[in-house]
Amino acid sequence: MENISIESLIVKLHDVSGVKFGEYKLKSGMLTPIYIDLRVLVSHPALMKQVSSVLYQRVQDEGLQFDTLCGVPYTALPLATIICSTHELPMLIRRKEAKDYGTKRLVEGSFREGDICLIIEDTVTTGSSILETAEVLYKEGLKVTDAVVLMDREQGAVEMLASRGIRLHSIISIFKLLEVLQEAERIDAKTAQRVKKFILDNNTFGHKDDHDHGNGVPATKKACVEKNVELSYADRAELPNVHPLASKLLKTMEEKQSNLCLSADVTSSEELLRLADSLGPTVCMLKTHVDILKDYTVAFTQKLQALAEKHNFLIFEDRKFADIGSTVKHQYEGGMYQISSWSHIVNAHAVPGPGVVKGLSAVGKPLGRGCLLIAQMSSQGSLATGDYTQAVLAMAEEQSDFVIGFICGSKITKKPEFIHMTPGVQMQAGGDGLGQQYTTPEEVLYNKGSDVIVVGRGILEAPDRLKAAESYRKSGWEAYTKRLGQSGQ
Ligand code: S5P
Repeated sequence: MENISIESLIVKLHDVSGVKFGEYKLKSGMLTPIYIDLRVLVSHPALMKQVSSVLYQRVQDEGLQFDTLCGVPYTALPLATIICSTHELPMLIRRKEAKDYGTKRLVEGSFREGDICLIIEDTVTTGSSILETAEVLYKEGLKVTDAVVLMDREQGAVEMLASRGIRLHSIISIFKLLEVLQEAERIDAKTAQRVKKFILDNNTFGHKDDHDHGNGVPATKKACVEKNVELSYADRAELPNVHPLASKLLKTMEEKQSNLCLSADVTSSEELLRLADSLGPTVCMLKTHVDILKDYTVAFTQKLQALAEKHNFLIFEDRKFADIGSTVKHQYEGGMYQISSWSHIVNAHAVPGPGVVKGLSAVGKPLGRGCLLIAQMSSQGSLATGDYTQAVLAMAEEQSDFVIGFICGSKITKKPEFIHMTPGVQMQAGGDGLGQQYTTPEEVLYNKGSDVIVVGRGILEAPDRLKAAESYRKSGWEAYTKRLGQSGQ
């Protein structure tokens, strides 16, 4: 089979006006700067074949198990037909029109009670059209566990469907689409930015009672966005798309009632181990800068790992990788520190481009490790702002099988699978004279919507470190529970 690149597919979809930019009115009356309508595909048979082929490729890559397949009417119906005809798979047709006489069935084709039906869709916004089809299938006794979609507008579909037990696998994210079209000079940076802002402002995730899917545009959407109901750490830990390490962290946070990461910036390994043992019970994570230790030994990392087990916290080596993929692979795996062998989490700058994550992932993914991308920095004059932060977000979404979240000052995505970690935290706002800027736990967790506070000197320079750590833990937890309470949990 011809190998189709997603990039060339995106450009072709733009060529045939499947994706348009301007000002369009949605059924809800809301204006959107991007319009995606893949109904035109039927007039472009070669492209239609390619789309069907990438959809099926994804089905295979994910190893999805199903007995039959159904396209959401109408646009995905011919796509499902091509897939089923090419690969000789049984298909079902869901009728969209209301039955006009008694014998007409809502689902055509043969199946048995309990059969699993895979849903195919062309574009999702909130996920309601997939859910609507799934509900018709459920009524006939079918099961739906997965759906594959070509284009995800990233306005809450993954999360909404996950909350209803359906895993959504999307091929083209809207951020990828914008990146490719900008690269191909089909749109300018301003347009890309306008669309990104629209998408981020209109993510509908979080509303558990959004049952209106009559026309694909939930009537409650606006109210839900305003309400901005959000999930607890425990709920997020259970999401089907969450990375196992992020899930472990979220569970630990809930169990220990701690969203505190200690930045253990001390220079003696013995002192670090003492800190890990005494403060371990209050933290969900311990962050190291292994290269500031004056007496590093392999035995130190073994003891640290034992303490992480004992007190149930994750180890995060704050190495801030920032080189080409091939180099960071060696830096992560080898050298004297062999970071990948003992640190659950590392972080990286996005400056080199996606290769840095690919390099790290080649080493860390098989070990079950995870990576945080630095999307913003706490230091004065940081260049990681605006478009850069958005590009980091897109990079994370592209490699979410290894990137579990961000170092950032505030919540940068509503996707609940990603962890937001914020350094530059002290009880009193201020700075350190070397550019560090401090914000309070309350501000970071309640107002800025971050998940984890990273505290170093606020604890390390306190007269009683344990007492200080406990008070950061407590104030972090209170700010988080206040935020949840506010959002109606
Ligand atoms: O933007 C950042 C990113 C990081 S990881 N700002 C930061 O301060 N950090 C790290 O967090 C920094 O390297 C240090 O280890 C810790 C903050 O320490 P504190 O003593 O200022 O709380």
